[in-house]
Amino acid sequence: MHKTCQRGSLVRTLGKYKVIMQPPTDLLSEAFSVLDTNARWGYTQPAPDLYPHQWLWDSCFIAIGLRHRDVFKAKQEILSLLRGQWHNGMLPNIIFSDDTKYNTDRDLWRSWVSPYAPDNVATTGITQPPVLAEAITRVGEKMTWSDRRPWFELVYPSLLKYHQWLYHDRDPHDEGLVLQIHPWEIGMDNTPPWMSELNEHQLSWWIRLVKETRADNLINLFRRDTRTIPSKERFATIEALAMFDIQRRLRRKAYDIDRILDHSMFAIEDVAFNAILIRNNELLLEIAKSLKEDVPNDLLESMAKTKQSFTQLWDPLSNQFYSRDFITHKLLKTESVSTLLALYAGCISKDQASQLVHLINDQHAYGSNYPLPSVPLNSYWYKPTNYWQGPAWVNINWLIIDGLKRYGFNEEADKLRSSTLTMVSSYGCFEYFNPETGEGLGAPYFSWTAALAIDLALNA
Ligand code: 2M8
Repeated sequence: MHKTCQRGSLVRTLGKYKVIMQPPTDLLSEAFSVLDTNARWGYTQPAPDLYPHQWLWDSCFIAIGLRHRDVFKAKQEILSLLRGQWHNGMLPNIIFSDDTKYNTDRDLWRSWVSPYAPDNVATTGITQPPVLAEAITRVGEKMTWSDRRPWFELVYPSLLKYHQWLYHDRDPHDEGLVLQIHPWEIGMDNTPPWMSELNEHQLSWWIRLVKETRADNLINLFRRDTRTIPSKERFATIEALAMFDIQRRLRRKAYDIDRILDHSMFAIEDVAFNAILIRNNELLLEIAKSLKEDVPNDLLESMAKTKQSFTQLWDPLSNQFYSRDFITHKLLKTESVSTLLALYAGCISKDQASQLVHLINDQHAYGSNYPLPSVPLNSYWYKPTNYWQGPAWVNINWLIIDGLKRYGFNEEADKLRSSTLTMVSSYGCFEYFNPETGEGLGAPYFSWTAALAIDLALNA
């Protein structure tokens, strides 16, 4: 395993890592070596130490990078994800490593309390943005039809079951928009719209007490993540406690969505999650078509409804999309980069797409030196080094580049592609980047940064 991350002329200490920052000589060989180093039996860890398990959307992005060198490994990465599929079709956001040193992580979630959990595999009880169809398709692009067909045949039943679960469990009122029950489900853990909802309505009495007595400073000393990553780059302890509290409540209901919603627990129809679902529905349909498979009618109807209902997330006053509360349908008007993911969905009007491009170019919004900040620069929440509250992320850029291209905004797509590659080549495969200086932040040797940089470099 790497002990130092060689970048620039600065030396940065991240826990036990000493990070020497020097420009890389060769982005591709560096990025592939990150993926090699993080490879475990059948899957790739998102980052050594900090993220030792297999994560859902991480592995999808990793497969997209791996396909450029080794299609077999890219397929393995996806197949390894499918071993975690629940009997009801859910794909969990984390499949826990078998290593006994992670017993606490497995015990915290206790997926086995649900009758739907897979046998002999410990997972969480929640999901993550559905980019699976994208990964399956991109890996398939590297094969001839005679290899692609058996690949699609192998994975299509699980993909179909997953999308059916998304509608069956997560669209209980048949509205077209699917709901999420934990910030981890949207992959942008401490993103402002979710955190502001948590702060306003969902903090338990004991978390409020911790907040008021400032006991979070003490609890911070016991955090595993801040031993290796500076705490100003991670989520706040109060946010971590709030996430833990939601998880505990979900576990008490055995991750059963009816029981969870009966108690009117926290539920949001997230704009980024639904945008990603819309695009991946299209890709699922393309896979089905190539296999001459009939997609069940009720699923087709739900998919069509998602595209229609997505328009309800548009706010004509601010010309952007927002997530909404599942119960009240109130738009959660706290700004974040999620609005731009509507470009990836591909179902918005050309005019709405132009409004979003306007935000991308606006120097006070998302037009930073090293875009795209995860929160606009003029937001009250914006902090350039704090996790999902300011830094630029390569996976988000990748999705938005893809959307920009499909809307014909090629110049903007090229610009974003080249600034993303500049950040990675200047600082290395960090987890996220300061959108003002381009400096790498969070975990070094981060797998999806490596994988998607490979894809952006090779797939112009
Ligand atoms: C982060 O999330 C995990 C929990 O799932 C964490 O904070 O520990 C997020 O950035 C998420 O999007 C990502 O999949 C995961 C692993 O890279 O880390």
